Amino acid sequence: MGQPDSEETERSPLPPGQRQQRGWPVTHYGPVPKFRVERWEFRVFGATADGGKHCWTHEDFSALPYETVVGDLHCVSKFSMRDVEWGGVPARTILELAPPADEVSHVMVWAEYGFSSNLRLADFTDSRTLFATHRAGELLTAEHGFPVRLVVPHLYAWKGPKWVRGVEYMTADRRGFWEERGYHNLGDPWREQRYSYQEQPGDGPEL
Ligand SMILES: Nc1nc2c(c(=O)[nH]1)N[C@H]1C(S)=C(S)[C@@H](COP(=O)(O)O)O[C@H]1N2
Ligand SMILES: [Mo]
Repeated sequence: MGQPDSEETERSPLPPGQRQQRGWPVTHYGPVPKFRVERWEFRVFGATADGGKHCWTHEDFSALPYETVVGDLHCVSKFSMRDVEWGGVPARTILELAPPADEVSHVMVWAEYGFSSNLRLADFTDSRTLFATHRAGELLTAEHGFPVRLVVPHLYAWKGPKWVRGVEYMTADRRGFWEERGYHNLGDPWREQRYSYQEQPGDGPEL
């Protein structure tokens, strides 16, 4: 009878089909956008409680309350990184500062070049959903999403756009970029919701 051998045995399990990755690969579709501070704003629009838009300049956004969240990153291509420490603005803070109308059920998170991802309001309001500006105390690099990326640790990583520019409050679900292109509308890695052909009735809008 030996000792429990690796540190692996002491760590929480990974979702099915995932394997641990060393280092931090860069994964995204398209080019890395150039950040221009004078053109950048973070915009909340759609079905807001007051019917108006809410905008933050980069300076204003950077001054919002900062919190840290530790979570795993699970790419649908099967690599995972464990225990990543992110820092930034909780999605809940945005919801408090720019409240949604009562009928809002989903959000679309918009990024540079029209990239988007849809989330149920319940996933967006999760206490670990964060608009990350930092990783392990350091500002994000351009290829990892500077100045802001969304992190939703309990869903596959495509649900977290890099280079986020805003949030649209929606009163019905609509598919985002990857959700229209064959990926699952909900994306729960623990249920291995990878592809849209796995969707059950009610998981998402008709394709
Ligand atoms: N804007 C944008 N964000 C994106 C993507 C993308 O194609 N465009 N890909 C997602 C996917 S599939 C993954 S796995 C993570 C990867 O983040 P990383 O490159 O920082 O590891 O970013 C996500 N965010
Ligand atoms: Mo991914």
